[in-house]
Amino acid sequence: MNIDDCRIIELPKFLDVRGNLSFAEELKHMPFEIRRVYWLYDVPGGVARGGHAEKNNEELIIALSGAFEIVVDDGAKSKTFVLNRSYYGLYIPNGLWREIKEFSTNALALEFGSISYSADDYIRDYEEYKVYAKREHQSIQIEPLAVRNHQDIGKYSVFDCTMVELDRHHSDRNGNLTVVENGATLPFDVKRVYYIYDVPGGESRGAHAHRELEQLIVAASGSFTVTLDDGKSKRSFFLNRPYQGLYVKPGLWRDLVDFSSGAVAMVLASDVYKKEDYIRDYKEFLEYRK
Ligand code: T46
Repeated sequence: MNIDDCRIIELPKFLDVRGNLSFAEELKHMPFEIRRVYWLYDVPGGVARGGHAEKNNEELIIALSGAFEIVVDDGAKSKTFVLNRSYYGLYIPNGLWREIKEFSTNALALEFGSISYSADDYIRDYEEYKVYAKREHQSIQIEPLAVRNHQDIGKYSVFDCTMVELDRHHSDRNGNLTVVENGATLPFDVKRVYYIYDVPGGESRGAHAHRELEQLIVAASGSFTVTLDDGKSKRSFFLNRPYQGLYVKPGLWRDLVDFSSGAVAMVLASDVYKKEDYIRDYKEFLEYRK
């Protein structure tokens, strides 16, 4: 717990005619393994979120769209950070008090957590926090992630892919929060999150398959259509809700089209970026599917 370890981390940004893509991988763009990914949206103007400390949870927070302010406090001093670009993240070590405020219209905050949700990890009373902050404390040992193996990856069809309804924690007072927790929500553990934004009208993304990667694709903001192709059948899914995701099995061709303005396609992925996992040639894909 050291407020001076709070820092802005610059994330990769790939800009081309089809828009921008950025990503954050565990242990590379954040100094911890991902246990939880959650996002805040529909936050009414003028309200704040947070207002607590998390004793053991480390976080990386990104403004996927819009802007907001984060005030971090160690009981003695505080620091304020403004996030307004999706290629910057704020790393917050465990044990610090934090408040997120000044949400702009359409603000979307993406957060990564280093431990599973536990109500016991929170201190919600500032006076209690000040007492806690005075004491010396040590980080807990984070249990290792469950190891998954990919040996059973077969050739999936588009009918193995489904829309998943995610938790939506709604509050009339301060908006919505959706969370994905490793080992609990999806059939894979999230190791990387990437997001596509600023897509010019009429442009499309994708046009490739992954050999092993599993994904959950979410319209974190706006809408777009994903078409999946297994070489025999195609299926299209319209995505327009931040609390629903399309679970995509490995080995399928995908195209993302019809992006609305302001759309953010957020993808939770089962592995770090591996160039060799891509099949970008459709003929080669059809051969691979035989
Ligand atoms: C997918 C669709 C939905 C990285 O260096 N790291 C990453 O994690 C990713 C995702 C991309 N990149 C680089 C590779 C390229 O130089 O970013 C550049 C643009 O990537 P790509 O042309 O693959 O972007 P899309 O939108 O066609 O595809 C992406 C994902 O790559 C893919 O996994 O399923 O979004």
